[in-house]
Amino acid sequence: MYTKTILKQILAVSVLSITTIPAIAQHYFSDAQKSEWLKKAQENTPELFYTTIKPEIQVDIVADKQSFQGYKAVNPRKAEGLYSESFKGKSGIVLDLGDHYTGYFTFRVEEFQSDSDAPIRLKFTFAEVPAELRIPFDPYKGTISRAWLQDEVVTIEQLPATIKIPRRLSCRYLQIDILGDSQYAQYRISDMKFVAQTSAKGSPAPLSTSDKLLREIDKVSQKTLRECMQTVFEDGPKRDHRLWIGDLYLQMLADNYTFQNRALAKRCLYILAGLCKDDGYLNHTIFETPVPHPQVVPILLYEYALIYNATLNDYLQETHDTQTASDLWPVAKRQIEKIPSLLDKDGLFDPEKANKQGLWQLVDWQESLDRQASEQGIYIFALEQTYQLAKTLGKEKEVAHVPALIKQMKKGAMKLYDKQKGVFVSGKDRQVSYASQTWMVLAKVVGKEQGREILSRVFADAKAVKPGSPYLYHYVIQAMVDTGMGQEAKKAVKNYWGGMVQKGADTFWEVYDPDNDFISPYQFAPINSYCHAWSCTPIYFIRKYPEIFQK
Ligand code: RAM
Repeated sequence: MYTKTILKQILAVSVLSITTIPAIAQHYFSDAQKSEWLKKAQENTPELFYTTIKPEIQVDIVADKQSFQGYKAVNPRKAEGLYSESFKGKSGIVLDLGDHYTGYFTFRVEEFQSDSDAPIRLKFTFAEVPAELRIPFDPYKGTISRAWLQDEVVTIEQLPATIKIPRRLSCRYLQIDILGDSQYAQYRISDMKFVAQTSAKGSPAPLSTSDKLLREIDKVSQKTLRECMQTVFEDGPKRDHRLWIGDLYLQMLADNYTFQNRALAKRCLYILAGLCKDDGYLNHTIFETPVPHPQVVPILLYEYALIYNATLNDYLQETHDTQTASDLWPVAKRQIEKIPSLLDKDGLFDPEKANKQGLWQLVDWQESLDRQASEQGIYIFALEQTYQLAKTLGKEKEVAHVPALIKQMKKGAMKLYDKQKGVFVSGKDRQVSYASQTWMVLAKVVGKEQGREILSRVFADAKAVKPGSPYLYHYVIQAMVDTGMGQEAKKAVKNYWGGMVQKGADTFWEVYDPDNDFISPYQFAPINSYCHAWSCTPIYFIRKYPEIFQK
């Protein structure tokens, strides 16, 4: 999914590549090798498990200033006569599935006491959160496709009819509006079902904490991960239905402590490798259908390619599956090769060089964030992870230059340390942010003690740039845990993810700013994904560190 700024970047890079003479393509990995990886991905396609939900509960969506985005669902009751009476007077009815689900919706319409002499046109709107049913979609103001919004119009010519909405849906609420029918005819919806699907199986062991909010956060995290687990670890079942490396890493961390679907993890690692670019670097996102293929854009989200190495390393440490890790090691080795070309003479990340190479710097969905310090930290973190992977596989000789590179980059990073302020600054304007401190801590540029100090300073600085998404928030929490700020980390999880729970979240969201319910990377909140992979990690923290989170 790309914002306006990123699209501009893509355009600029495309123009550049059209005007330069293309070099003769040399494929870093052979086609045979890539097919072999894709074959392994295919062999690890997981089984999907299905649950059928029959909508029976009716609710009202009412305006309420205190509720998330100004609306809430109230008055749950059995929808009397829903399936047995004529549907005629029921336009606008809202049904509640009782929880968030991902799957397919089918309904049946039949004649009721009279013959229909005209087609019937129904509109179904599926919503993850109540406001999606009340904020008008049109005129559409979002910067990504309007078609992601889940309103579907169906025209029924012949009765009886059983109809399946072709697209996969992700929702809790469903509104049905009658857009047209004959004034003489009566008809009834005699059946409806939502067949939910996931590749997650079983449930993790119960928690030992009696903290109600943490238990609730754990439940919602689990649900979020479950919904995002399809035939790949998807980023969001409403949007964008695809595999992104950054999301994958966090999902796999969470999955280690929940469903442990190793085949799914393996499939994702292989599919990404099999779809790498001709130069061997990984595409940051890929689609599975109709056949696995990458989203081809002339920009590279290089930090995601690097995070692949952390993902593969984590997979190996968790599963001890050396065969898969050795198989994919050449991919990991390739990913770090670009790093030196992006540094200045002191080993510091140079954003200009990154721009020239068409690299997209993300770190977080936060427009105002300066990313230099964060990228520096991410690169060092990835190098450390790659080296650990190499050591575990006995391949450290192949990356013998890495320790020296890490040392040089850590030294370079200290150029961004502002002694007076006692924090890392980023970019020409010397910006102070949560992101910069977090990534410098995770890169171990500073030790535990100093890490704790810089984090505490940034948390106390009201002007510091805060995270805009749970993706960055995950890393903030990890940095807190790593520097011995366990209790503060627990509090932060309860505030941030607990804030979503208190605002009614059934699943955790793509973006969340406690002070702005309408934050959207796409300029329109209803298009946001409200069940988003990178938001599922509280379950990982709660279960990986029980001494902090369950006591
Ligand atoms: C969001 C996607 C995905 C993420 C990218 C960078 O739009 O949904 O989660 O990895 O941004």
